[in-house]
Amino acid sequence: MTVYLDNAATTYPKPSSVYRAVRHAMEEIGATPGRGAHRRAREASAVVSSARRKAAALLGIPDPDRVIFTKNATEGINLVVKGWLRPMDHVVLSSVEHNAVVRPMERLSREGVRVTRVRCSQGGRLDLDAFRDSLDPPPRLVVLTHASNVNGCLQPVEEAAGLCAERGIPLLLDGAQTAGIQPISVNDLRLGMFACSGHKGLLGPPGIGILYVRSDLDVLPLVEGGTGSLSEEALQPEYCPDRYESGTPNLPGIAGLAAGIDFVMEREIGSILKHELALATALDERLQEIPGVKVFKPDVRGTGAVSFVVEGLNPADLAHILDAGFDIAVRAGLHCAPLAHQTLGTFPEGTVRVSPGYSTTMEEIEYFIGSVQTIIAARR
Ligand code: ALA
Repeated sequence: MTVYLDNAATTYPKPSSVYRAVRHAMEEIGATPGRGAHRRAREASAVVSSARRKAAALLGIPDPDRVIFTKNATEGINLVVKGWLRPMDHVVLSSVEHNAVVRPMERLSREGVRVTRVRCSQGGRLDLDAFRDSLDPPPRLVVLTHASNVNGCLQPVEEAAGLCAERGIPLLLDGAQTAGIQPISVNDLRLGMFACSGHKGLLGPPGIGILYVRSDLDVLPLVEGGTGSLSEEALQPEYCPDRYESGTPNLPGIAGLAAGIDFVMEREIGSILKHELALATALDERLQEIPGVKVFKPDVRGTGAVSFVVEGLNPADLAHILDAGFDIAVRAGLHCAPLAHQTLGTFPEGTVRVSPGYSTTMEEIEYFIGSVQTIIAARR
């Protein structure tokens, strides 16, 4: 049985209720939501409406109609930055952002958008003084990851969001690594936008994500087309979520996501976070006791993602040995976040990333540590 320690990429296994919900949507409902009046179409619409209410409740989104279903966090981020920024605008981001932010920004910068990357410490935490300075004069947008996908470093999001809100600057928070794990209230943080995937901490299937855009922000849609509403009009409806949701929705994905959110909400608040942090702390401590291992600890740990390297052993080779020899799944390399690795000082080789999830046990962590010790001992 694989010891799966790649939950920062996608959580596995999902709760059995998630598999059942996906199957139910495919086999028992089968119709398209919002596109017909027959019983199955109405059932499909009810699943989608209920999923919006659950997502809004979990994430502190004031109005369920502002919950926009996307393909993933990357699509949500692309929608916002391309629908909001114009040439000559100024945007501020941190030096640990994922390529989901860095790549669209790089393209926009070639079209005249000015991009400021605010430095983070070597542990990955935003320098708040430098951040405050970057907000004067106010940029048109700030984009900040809630926690690094490389080493789990949590950003000072309350402080950063407060500084943005005081100045009327919309903040797009990237919650890909934290939704379902860290407490998040879009409303309390006064966020302009929020994007996350459904297949990580929210325990849903891949191919579904959530985006929130505050009602006063006129963000253009990325895709236009059929919405099942105002079909007689040539232009896309202006209201949410139809403005941003064109084409047949991913009903199995939305149904599975709703079941994942139920699973998270049925647990005591903070219990998944506490479990993952306990496992990550054990990993941090046990790994750094092994001679030849260097752990890239975060300044403030926000998720279970732990990054390390072994002296003289390429991260990709170590991940391969763990997979082939010990049936342990981890991710090696740059984790689609070269900027974060530059900040941590691990570019270009990257690291081995171990990321326990809600169902990982301490025995699995012990097995992983023992396997790393065995691999290192065999090389002496
Ligand atoms: N962004 C995902 C990861 O960190 C895929 O692995």
